[in-house]
Amino acid sequence: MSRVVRIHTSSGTTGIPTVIHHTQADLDAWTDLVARSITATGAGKPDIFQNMMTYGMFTGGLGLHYGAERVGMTVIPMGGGNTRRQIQIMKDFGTTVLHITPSYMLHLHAMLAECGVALKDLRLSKAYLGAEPYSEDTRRKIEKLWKIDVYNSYGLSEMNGPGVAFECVHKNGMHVWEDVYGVEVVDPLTGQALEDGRQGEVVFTNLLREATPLLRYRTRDIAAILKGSCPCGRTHRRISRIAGRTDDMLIINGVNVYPSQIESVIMKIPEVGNNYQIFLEKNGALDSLTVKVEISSGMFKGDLAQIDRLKERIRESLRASIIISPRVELHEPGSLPVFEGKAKRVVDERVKI
Ligand code: DLL
Repeated sequence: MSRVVRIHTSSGTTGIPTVIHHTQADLDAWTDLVARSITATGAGKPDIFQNMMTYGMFTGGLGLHYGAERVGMTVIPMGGGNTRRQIQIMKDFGTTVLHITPSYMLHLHAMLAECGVALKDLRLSKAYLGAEPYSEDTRRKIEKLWKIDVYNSYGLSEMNGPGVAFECVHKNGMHVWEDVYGVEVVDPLTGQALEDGRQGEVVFTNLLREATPLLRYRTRDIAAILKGSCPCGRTHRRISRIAGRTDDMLIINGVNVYPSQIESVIMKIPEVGNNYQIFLEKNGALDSLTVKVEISSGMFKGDLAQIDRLKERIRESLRASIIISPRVELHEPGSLPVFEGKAKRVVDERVKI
């Protein structure tokens, strides 16, 4: 521990945070790879970089921050949220490169007009989008709306964070920095390695880490190693866009949430009955989460104020656990769908990739 200079956590695969320790050498190596990723997109010293990813335990903020500084970009460490201020800053400082989640990038566009800002007032030319899945269609839509180049950025806290795989100017898959991250794609059921071009679970080994070394770490992310070479001349193989996950982790506006976390929160509340449902849909560009909960029989006395208080209590307990604030709906006992086999608790009506 005396050589550990920083700690990050991820939400882990079970909903319990995974702690990642970094020595100074670990941080330096990570920073180099992020700097390399940025350089691959053609950005550099003249760029003004607005980092809209959350700073803190989440690796998206600090990871890109140090990499961008190493390249010599001018960094604006905004962090997430406060959309109006973000837009004002983009305009005032002439931001040329953004780092942001795809869903927030769409939301940001919807807010431009409300802020009285037009594209011609901005100098934006690139955005690095990642931390959550998005489709090729979403990339194209964002590029068209903003008239910019969008680069896909992939990483996970267990492998430092962002800067594991990144697109170059050709935007045809993400180069995995294989001199540091050994990559394999395996059959998620048997663990057998699959040949290039076949989709499976991505497995990484970080070859440089001093603290928290992980060998053949199974990401649960589904992608393929792409065949053929890239016109940019880099020999690091590329992986496809992430097609999904082998587990049931939900990514809601970039925040990783497990259905089991929601269940454990609501089941601690005595007024909550046995059944519940997690409902996800798109609200404009953003994801919206509704948790439908049956109240336990005998609890409902027809008192509306009591119902409102209960809703608020459930919402607040969920927010404290999963960071995002869901809409809560209370239902009569026995009114939510019941399944004889495995329960289908999650209804995800967001566009599938
Ligand atoms: O999301 C690191 C990161 C930050 C990547 C900023 C890119 C930009 P975690 O919070 O540990 O780390 O979540 C990792 O997010 O296993 C994927 O399931 C998902 N993910 C990350 N990038 C992408 C992407 C960061 N470009 C988990 N496309 C990963 C699809 C992504 N999914």
